[in-house]
Amino acid sequence: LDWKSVTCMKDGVTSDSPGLGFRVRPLQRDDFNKGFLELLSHLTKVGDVTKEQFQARFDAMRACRDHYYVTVVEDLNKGTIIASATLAVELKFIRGCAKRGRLEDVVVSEEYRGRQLGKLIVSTITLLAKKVGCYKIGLDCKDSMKAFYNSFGYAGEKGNDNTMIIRF
Ligand code: 16G
Repeated sequence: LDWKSVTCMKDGVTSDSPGLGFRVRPLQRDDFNKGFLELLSHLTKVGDVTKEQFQARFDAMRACRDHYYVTVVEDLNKGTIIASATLAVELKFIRGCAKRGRLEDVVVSEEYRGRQLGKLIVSTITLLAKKVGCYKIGLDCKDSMKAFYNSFGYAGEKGNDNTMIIRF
């Protein structure tokens, strides 16, 4: 993986060379046709979301400028979305009107697991949170994923280690 090629863009992060034939980029409006919701069904229940509903939600997120960085990995050979994670940015009054990041909806397609794509996308979102000025980023995860997130520096506070954070 070429970490140096991951750069912050106006509306997210992008990388042309996360690996041969893969690209990291912000979610696009036509990713409905590239299997984005099918991918999310590898994480949890998605339900029957129509193209119109997807696009309306996409537009609503985009209208909240600088709050939703839905990031995807595309398999350029197949034209499909094979991994995704979202940085959600919450506005605060505390800590001098700080921003707090949340790492959400991390998923790698079952057939692409074991290729470090989870590592790529979690590292990318974590770096992005720092870059956009979040004072910390947090996540919730299942017991089976704790060790994975620990490896990036995410750690539990106050004894609840299914909720983890990194402070910058
Ligand atoms: C996990 C996800 C969370 C997602 C939830 C969906 C990460 C770090 N955590 O907790 O973002 O929203 O699963 O499961 O990706 P649910 O549908 O049962 O809430």
